[in-house]
Amino acid sequence: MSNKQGAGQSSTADDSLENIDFQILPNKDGPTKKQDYLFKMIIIGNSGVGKSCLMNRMTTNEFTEDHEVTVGVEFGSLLIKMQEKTEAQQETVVKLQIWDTAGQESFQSITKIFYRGAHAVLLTYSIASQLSFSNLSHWLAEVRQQSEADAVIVLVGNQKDRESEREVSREAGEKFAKENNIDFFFETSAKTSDGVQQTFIMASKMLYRRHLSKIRQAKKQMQDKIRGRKLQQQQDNKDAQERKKNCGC
Ligand SMILES: Nc1nc2c(ncn2[C@@H]2O[C@H](COP(=O)(O)OP(=O)(O)OP(=O)(O)O)[C@@H](O)[C@H]2O)c(=O)[nH]1
Ligand SMILES: [Mg+2]
Repeated sequence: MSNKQGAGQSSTADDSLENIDFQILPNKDGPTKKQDYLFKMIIIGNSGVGKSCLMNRMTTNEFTEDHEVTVGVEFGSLLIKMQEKTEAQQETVVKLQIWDTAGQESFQSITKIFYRGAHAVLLTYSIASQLSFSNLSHWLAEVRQQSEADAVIVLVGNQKDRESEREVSREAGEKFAKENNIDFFFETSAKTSDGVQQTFIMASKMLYRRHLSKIRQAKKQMQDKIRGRKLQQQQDNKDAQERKKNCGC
């Protein structure tokens, strides 16, 4: 993946993520939709860096030129089918529940509550705003306190189409990611779509790998439950037939 900087990742871990095939499924929410595992992802960063635009580009492929300030939190979701290339039979459907949080300072006491239990974090700044980059340490400290200890953290330098207004070099982003033990660094543009899908997919693949044993356990429990239900149903049918036979009606 050309846009990936691989901060903090060895090339082996990197290669192994390439061994996961993925497919984004149509996003029709509903109780019948097959889903093996649910992950919570939060998007954080200063107001105006493009958090909502990133989520909307990924989930609905839309972009708006207006800054519609997020109040509290907005939600989106993605269904992704994952499959290890080496295990053709084993496919897993992962649901990514995306929490797009408000960047404005006035909401921060509320938004902190939403960080709890996050499995993945998109720590976002704008490459055209040094201020949004300078605030990253503050956002990172907040999120590390509240999210899961093994959360996947991705640094996202958005608005990369604004090259002529760039205030933060790509090298500065890479350095920050390395120094802060961040899993990956991407530059993106929600406006042109550049790098957006790669960011969400790479985070999802990392989540999938990090939680593989839990995913398999959850799948097994579900299969056992379904099998148990089927056996019970067969037994009930048998009992009903028996009763009918015995009463002669
Ligand atoms: N040129 C360009 N503009 C963008 C990009 N992403 C977002 N914008 C613009 O930046 C402004 C803010 O985008 P939002 O997505 O609303 O920002 P936000 O981070 O969600 O802001 P809050 O909800 O206030 O925290 C809007 O005017 C968008 O059109 C991008 O990649 N390139
Ligand atoms: Mg927003």
